[in-house]
Amino acid sequence: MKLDVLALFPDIIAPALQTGILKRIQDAGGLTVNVYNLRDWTTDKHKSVDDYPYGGGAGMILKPEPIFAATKELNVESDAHIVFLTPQGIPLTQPLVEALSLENHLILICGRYKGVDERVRQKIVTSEISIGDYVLSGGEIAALVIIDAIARVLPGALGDFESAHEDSFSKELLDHPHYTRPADYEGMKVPEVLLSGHHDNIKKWRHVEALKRTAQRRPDLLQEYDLTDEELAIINKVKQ
Ligand code: J9T
Repeated sequence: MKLDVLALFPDIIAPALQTGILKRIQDAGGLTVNVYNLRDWTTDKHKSVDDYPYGGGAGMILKPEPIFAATKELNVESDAHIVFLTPQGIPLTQPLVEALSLENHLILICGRYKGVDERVRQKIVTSEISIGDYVLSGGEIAALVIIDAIARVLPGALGDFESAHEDSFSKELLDHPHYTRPADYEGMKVPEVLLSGHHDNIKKWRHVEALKRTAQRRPDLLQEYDLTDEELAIINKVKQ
């Protein structure tokens, strides 16, 4: 996958691409990320990327010209999926991450607080995406969140590719608790079943714990989930 980012502060994003899974997947050739400064496509002597809003009001608006020029240059094949990061976008979820990970070419446009000239939305942007119901000072960190979430589901990103699909949200349940050694830490013991080596029982225990955790913390996720009578009974017990 080719991923281009248009940012006003590329330095927020670039160093994070040089570490961990993000670096590994790029080195392995599964992902090419280029981070560009939108200012490089300005033509005036002040290199202005924003301007006052028509009609008045506080805050500055990203000008259309640099974004039109940059996306024209980066999207020569006209096949890119162009994402604008904004709190007004559709919420980022794991299924959306997985859909985006199938694209050949993504261009992420990072905005500022007050937003962008509406003509960019109308003519250039394929999807507007929000990473949650809060406002950031700029879209750079949101872009980084999307890049990280995509990179880890690309083939070859995790040593064990299967594990990405066993995680929270891929099954629409939160994850079960995890333990590692020691089996007894200052009197706090690891549940016996996990030490038993009985794989069926371990699997059942994990599923019950995942259900309980989801019912306690994110009952909204269970509405999408087809529950068996047995699972319903577990959840009702949690509610009591
Ligand atoms: C300026 O961009 C944002 O504030 C932003 C972008 C994406 N998602 C958000 N929740 C906020």
